[in-house]
Amino acid sequence: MSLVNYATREITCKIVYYGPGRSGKTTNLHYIYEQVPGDRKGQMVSLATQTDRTLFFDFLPLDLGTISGFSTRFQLYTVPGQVYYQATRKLVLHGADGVVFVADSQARQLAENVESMQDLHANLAEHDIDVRTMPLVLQYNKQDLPRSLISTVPELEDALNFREVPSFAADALHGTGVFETLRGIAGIVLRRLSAGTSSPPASAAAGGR
Ligand SMILES: Nc1nc2c(ncn2[C@@H]2O[C@H](COP(=O)(O)OP(=O)(O)O)[C@@H](O)[C@H]2O)c(=O)[nH]1
Ligand SMILES: [Mg+2]
Repeated sequence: MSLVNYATREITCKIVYYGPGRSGKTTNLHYIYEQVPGDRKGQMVSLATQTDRTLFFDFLPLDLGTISGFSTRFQLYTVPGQVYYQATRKLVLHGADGVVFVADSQARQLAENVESMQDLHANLAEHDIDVRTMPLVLQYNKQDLPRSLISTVPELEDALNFREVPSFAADALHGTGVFETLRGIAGIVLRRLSAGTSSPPASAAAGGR
């Protein structure tokens, strides 16, 4: 559910970073935030819950181009992963245009990843969103950890990627794979927007509201 701002000629897309607690969602957002020049990004906003935070900021990427003359602004959100923040996660997913599922590659976290993926599906279903059509990419994070501690990418694919969506190995702590993941989801969201909803910007360009 992207927002179209006719005054600034911008389309805003909402991307939610989803996944189990401590998989590296906040680390992804901080890395991206640091890399975006100051004049192209808004404030990093943090909504504190007791032990974790919902974070978001928006920015205008340099290299993603325009749709029907509108530039595209991205709003990135993270959700708290802990089981008891179910209500927050559901709220943050509302109106999402795309989801990045950040999995923790540590072998001992495999069950948590699977549980969180099921939780994502359940929450999307509650928003009446068809899980199979929601733009989604997976990130296998913490691939920098010793081989003996992490699952291999094929193992993670087997456990999590039944839709066979694009997936990215990452080390968000050092930034490896972070922008590849973001470009992956942005590309899918924008292709979908220009294929499906080119009419609102087009009518605006003709003077409509
Ligand atoms: N080794 C390693 N640690 C990471 C990576 N990404 C995040 N972490 C660490 O994992 C912990 C949880 O990260 P955080 O971003 O807060 O997870 P969140 O709960 O998903 O937001 C922190 O101590 C991070 O420094 C990574 O790619 N590699
Ligand atoms: Mg976090």
